Amino acid sequence: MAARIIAIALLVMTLAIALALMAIVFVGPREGAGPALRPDEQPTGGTPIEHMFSGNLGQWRLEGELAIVSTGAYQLVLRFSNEAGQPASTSNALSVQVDMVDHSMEPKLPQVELEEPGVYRATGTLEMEGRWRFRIGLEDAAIGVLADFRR
Ligand SMILES: [Cu+2]
Repeated sequence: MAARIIAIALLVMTLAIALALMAIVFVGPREGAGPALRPDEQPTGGTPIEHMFSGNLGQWRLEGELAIVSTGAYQLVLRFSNEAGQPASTSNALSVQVDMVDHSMEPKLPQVELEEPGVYRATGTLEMEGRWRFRIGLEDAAIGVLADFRR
């Protein structure tokens, strides 16, 4: 009996650790098919490198696209949908923080604009090459997205 309880406890802990790791997404340049940024969604200044990510934030499903051009200008498009798969706006609690993984710096807080129901956009500039972290927070849930920027 005790062995079974220990086994169940270990399984629950393993699942909890796996779920915690899933909240951090490392994005690389995307390959193959997938929802690309529309032309009007791309930052200006050359062909962007696009990153895609997805995850759950509270009750919402998030599909995200991050495009970075060689100047460091980036554009983050966040598409939220509800349990029924319909585009759904969140609340005003949506936030984006941008900082570098290995540098101590104040996180930048780009404006997040509602473009259309369920679709938000944030833009800004990465000043230096390296590994950047985008933290997308909604109420008490968050997704961390890591992206390497090279000119
Ligand atoms: Cu830096």
